[in-house]
Amino acid sequence: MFSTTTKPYTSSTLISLSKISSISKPKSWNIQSSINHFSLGGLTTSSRNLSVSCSYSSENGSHFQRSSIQGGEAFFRGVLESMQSVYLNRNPTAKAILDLVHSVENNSLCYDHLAFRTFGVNGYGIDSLAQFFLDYGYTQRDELRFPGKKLRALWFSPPSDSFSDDGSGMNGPLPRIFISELLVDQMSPQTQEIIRKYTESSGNGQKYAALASSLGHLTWDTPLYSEFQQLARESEYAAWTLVNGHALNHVTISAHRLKTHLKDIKKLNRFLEESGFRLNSEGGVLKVSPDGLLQQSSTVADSISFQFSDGITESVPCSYIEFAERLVLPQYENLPHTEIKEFHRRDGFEVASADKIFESTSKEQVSRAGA
Ligand code: OOG
Ligand code: NI
Repeated sequence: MFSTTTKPYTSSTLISLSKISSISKPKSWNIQSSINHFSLGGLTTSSRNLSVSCSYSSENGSHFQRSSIQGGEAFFRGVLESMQSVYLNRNPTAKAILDLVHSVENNSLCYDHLAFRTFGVNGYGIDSLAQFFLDYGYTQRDELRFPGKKLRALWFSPPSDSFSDDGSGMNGPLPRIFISELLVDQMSPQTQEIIRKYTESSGNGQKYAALASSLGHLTWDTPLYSEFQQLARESEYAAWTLVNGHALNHVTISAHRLKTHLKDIKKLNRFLEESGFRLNSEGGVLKVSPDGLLQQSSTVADSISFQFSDGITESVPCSYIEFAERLVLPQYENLPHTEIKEFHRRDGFEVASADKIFESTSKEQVSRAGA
């Protein structure tokens, strides 16, 4: 029942939607009220930044987390907040689950990662979004390849010197970033033509991927329904990206950093299913890495009514929410529980699991959700 919305949106209504949402603070979403002044008031932002920037922790010994955010952190988090507002406004299932987990967890949860999709052509690929994260101190990590889906992905780890390590959501420990791209050159000529038409006619839109994501606006023109269908026949990822652009594809709740019994992802999954939410069943609900240390699950995507440029209004898949539990690495198994930090746990991503998580927006999973 939480899985569909019927309100049509067009590219022009999206902007006003996201403007309104950042001004009228949603009542049920506790973190937002404390963060909204990031996007509304420069003065509040800078005083907050000054007072907290001296309290960051230096205890994180992770080999890879050496980079620095060096100022601008309040702005950076404000952008993440705006991306999240767009996501919560469009995806009632994600919002309902975040509200539910928040209420059980006494209004505190952390994000493991955020994920985005891109077209790997004309400068629109991974780099178009990655630059924003690199500029704010993130470090590029591993590449993942998905030859069957004609995709590749990179993930990025956050800087170690950010404030609010004990905050919640976008105000908590900074999340990893997972960005994928469609290998457009490997698509059929018809599909390539459509993707090139929209990316080429967008001016320098590829330079503003992060801005587009935080506004919830496409950088290219609204496509025709027949073009969406052509892409959907060949790559559900391509069709998704044509209508969702740089919008947040999902946020991932860090299960092991929850405080209640829900920190066990199997219990979290059961709790969500018993609360009426449907989880992506592709290859089994729980996706486990070969070493057993990374366990992931996700919902199936919400659908949203999209008005195509030829006047046709059709339901298209939107975003979903994911859950990840990272187990303690064998060499740290004997550490007292209270001393275990994030860097003592399994890091990174897993190709075989990711391959199935991509299916959270597939027609097969999405139509199952409404069944
Ligand atoms: C990304 C799917 C992969 C993960 O955590 O492995 C993923 C997507 O659907 O764009 O999120
Ligand atoms: Ni993910």
